[in-house]
Amino acid sequence: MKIESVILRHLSMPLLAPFETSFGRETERQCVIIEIHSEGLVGWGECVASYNPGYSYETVGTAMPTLRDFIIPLALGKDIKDALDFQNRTQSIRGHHLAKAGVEMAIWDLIGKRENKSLKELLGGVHDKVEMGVSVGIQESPEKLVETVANFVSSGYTRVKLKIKPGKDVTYTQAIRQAFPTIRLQVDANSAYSMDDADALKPLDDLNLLLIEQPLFEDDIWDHHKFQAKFTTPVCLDESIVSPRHARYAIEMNACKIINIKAGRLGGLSQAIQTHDIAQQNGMPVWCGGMLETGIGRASNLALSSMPNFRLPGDVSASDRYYARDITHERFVLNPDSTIDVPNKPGLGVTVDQDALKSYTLAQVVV
Ligand code: OSB
Ligand code: MG
Repeated sequence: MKIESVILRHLSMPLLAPFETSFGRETERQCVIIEIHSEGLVGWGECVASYNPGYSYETVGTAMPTLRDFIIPLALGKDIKDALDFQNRTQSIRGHHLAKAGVEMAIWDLIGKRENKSLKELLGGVHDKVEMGVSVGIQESPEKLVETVANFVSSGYTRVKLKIKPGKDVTYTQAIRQAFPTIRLQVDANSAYSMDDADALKPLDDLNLLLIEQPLFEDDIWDHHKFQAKFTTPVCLDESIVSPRHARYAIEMNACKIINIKAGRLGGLSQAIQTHDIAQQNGMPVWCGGMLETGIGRASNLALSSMPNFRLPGDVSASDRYYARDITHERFVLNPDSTIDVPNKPGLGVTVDQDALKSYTLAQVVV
């Protein structure tokens, strides 16, 4: 499949409500949308880097030039056979997983369109609909958090993830457990703590949580082992698992019992598949994380979530969780059973709303 031209767009989309995590508060979501032209077809990809280097060191500001000057030149004009071929050609580039994964997504979209197969089929997905939850940002008080969660519960979500940070953790989570005694609940610290905080967080163990996500530093798989040893609640790693090898390290170290898979963080869907497989071989469940994706990345996440070892509800909520107007014509809705349908048209299975895309574009580069 010859890569003929690539258009990079830096987007900024207003969020329906601000989203706050331990690393900051966002009122708009920035990302890079990648459009690849090849043999009469157009493939779309989303690089999930945001404006700030909070979740990842990569930002839109690093992704745009890295894509333009280093990643895309290794693919442009070349006959790319598949995602692994693209990975091999870009192996010399260290890091920049979010940027690489965005291009890889567009390649999968092209392959699906050429072969007339959905991404779900290409990945070996086994479900037509997948169970999803909602990730709830940090709120100013436990009362406000209860109110926010109540709104999501009435929209049909049956699994809720609370963002936590020092000072807004145990009491907030207790308030939710008290208000919603049977809801499936989990927390995500986004690396806000160290082992010194483990005792203070210990009351979380009494709240029947599905998991505690990434309490400690990104580069500290070993301390997560120590943390997990103190808790009966499963530890789930997100930021720490930046490659399939890191998944193996975490498994060998007993640093977690569950893995959050994000294709962006891992460098692409091909590494997401490998991570899924390693976890499956070791009897460890995975689930699909989210990065406030547009309809493009959301479609990719839904296809990925249809693989068999995705055994916990994902963070891939409905399109109306974040956006009044998305850049795809397709909008993903929550079914009454808290699932979302996996797209079944060729490739990602979505079509781009050119007017919406244009209205959110801050900068555009043709390579
Ligand atoms: O840690 O899972 C995370 C959003 C941005 C960066 C990191 C994370 C998140 C979320 C939101 O939790 C998930 C979503 O709804 O897309
Ligand atoms: Mg997380």
